[in-house]
This record gives sequence, C-alpha cells and structure tokens, in this order.
Amino acid sequence: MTDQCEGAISPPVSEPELLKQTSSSKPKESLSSSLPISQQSSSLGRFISFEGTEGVGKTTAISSLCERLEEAGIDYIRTREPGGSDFAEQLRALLLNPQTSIHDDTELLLMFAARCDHLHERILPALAANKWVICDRFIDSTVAYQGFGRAHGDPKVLDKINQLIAGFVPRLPDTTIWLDLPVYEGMRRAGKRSQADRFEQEALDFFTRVHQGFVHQATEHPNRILQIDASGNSEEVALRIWQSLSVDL
Ligand code: T5A
Repeated sequence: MTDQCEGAISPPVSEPELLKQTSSSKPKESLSSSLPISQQSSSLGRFISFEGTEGVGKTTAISSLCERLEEAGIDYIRTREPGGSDFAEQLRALLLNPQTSIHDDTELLLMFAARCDHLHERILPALAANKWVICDRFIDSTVAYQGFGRAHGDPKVLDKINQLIAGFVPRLPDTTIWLDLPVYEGMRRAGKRSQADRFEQEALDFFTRVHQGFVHQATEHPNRILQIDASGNSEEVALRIWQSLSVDL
C-alpha cells in the first residue's frame, strides 16, 4: 500500500502513522464556500469506503480526498481493511503473509474478526464524534475476494457473507467509491512494486472474478456504490471522485 499522493507534496506515511492519521481538526467554520459538499453534511460524520481490484489507485485517491477534507476543515480519520485497529493490523499481517496457509472459511472469518475490532475500536467511535471515516476497503471487498475470487460467486457463500454483515456490521458506509479499471491495468500499476502479498500472488482469473464481485455489489447496491472510472492520471481520478461526492452528499 502506498501513501504518497501523486501531484501533491506529501511525505510518505509509515503504517503505524497511517493508523493514527487524522485531520488537523481545523474548526468547521473554516469550510470554504467553494466546497461542493454542503455545509450541512460537513457537520455530520460520514462513512466513505473505497473499493476496487488490486492497484486501481485507492490509496492515491484517498490521499487526494483527505487533502480536500483538510482544506475544508472537515475532521476525519483515514483507515483501512483488513486492519485499521491494533488487533486488526495483527490479523492483517497474518492474512497478507504469503507464508500463511488457511482454509477459505478461516480467511472469511478472520476478515470479519478484523472488521469487528476495527468497527468497535475506530470506526464507530469516530462516527459518534462526528468525524468522517475514510476507509480503504470494507465489506464489498469480502464479497468480491472471498465470495467471488475464492468461492466463484457460490450463492451459499454469498449468503454466509450477507449473514455475517447483517450480524456483525452495525453501520454500513454511506457511500462507497468503487474505482473501476481493467484488471490487467491495475495489476500493471501494482506490479511496479517489489514484493507481492498473499492476495497479489493470485492469478489473473482470480482477479477477474473479484472484478465480477464488484460489478455484482454495484448492481445490488446502486444507491450506496458509486462506480468511478479509474483510468487516466491521478488528478483526473481525484476530480471525478470529488465531483461524484458533491452530487451524492
Ligand atoms: N481483502 C481485503 C480481502 O480479501 N477481503 C477483505 O474483506 C478485505 C477488506 C489488502 C488485500 O486484502 C484483500 C484485498 C487485498 O488484496 P492492500 O495492501 O490493502 O491489501 O491492497 P490493495 O488494497 O490492493 O492496495 P494497493 O496499494 O495494491 O492498491 P491501491 O491502493 O488501489 O493503489 P495505489 O494507490 O497504491 O496505486 C498503485 C500504483 O499505481 C499508481 C500509484 O502511484 C502506485 O504506484 N497509481 C497510478 N498510476 C497511474 N494512474 C493513476 N491514476 C494512478 N493512481 C495510482
């Protein structure tokens, strides 16, 4: 996961720092009048997740959005899944370790165990404090990766996932930004990095199914999930996201 924002001067953020990263808590009154998001919505905590296949540019786009939120004086936390809380980050390390060998059901349950801790330790408290939560991946990744990538869209597995969501996820994102890009293009972008994690080692057909999973989710939840064209440079993508959020919020 990269933390550097193309086109903006922002130093790389280490993973522990990323976990703690919040906005500079500027007062709400400094909200610019040119901000496309209404002033009314800025006073409420918003939960925005980012989704997509490998390397589509979520981390980069989140950095751009966070810069805009800071400029607008909106208080936010930036987080990610799997991970985002101390315990969930320990599970992340196990889940992404190429040496880890586990049953698909174990992987699914660990994703939810991590999510449960993340929700109760970070997401829900932040929302209760009227902060915005910007989260790199959430439930739709589980449907896409475990439901479609691993289980080929098996309705029984999708049903299990939906039951876990209903039972253990008390708050869904208000808006999900799905960065849509041909799978091979995302892999090309991500492939510039040296070491592949446990998921990145999967073959192209796995990620093709993952992409189908995001298509499935966008079809099932058209009001929550905004499909954003992730092609073009990072500034173009950031602008599309900002304009979509201004319409949606
Ligand atoms: N997972 C996760 C599950 O299986 N189930 C679940 O329930 C959950 C929550 C997480 C893994 O866990 C799996 C899915 C994942 O495999 P991760 O490290 O968070 O692992 O992996 P990714 O989310 O895929 O993160 P990546 O860093 O690989 O991809 P990003 O964040 O989408 O992309 P980003 O911004 O790092 O960009 C990748 C490269 O492209 C460049 C960047 O500079 C960077 O080099 N780039 C662009 N290049 C050209 N044009 C643009 N517009 C660009 N935007 C970025």
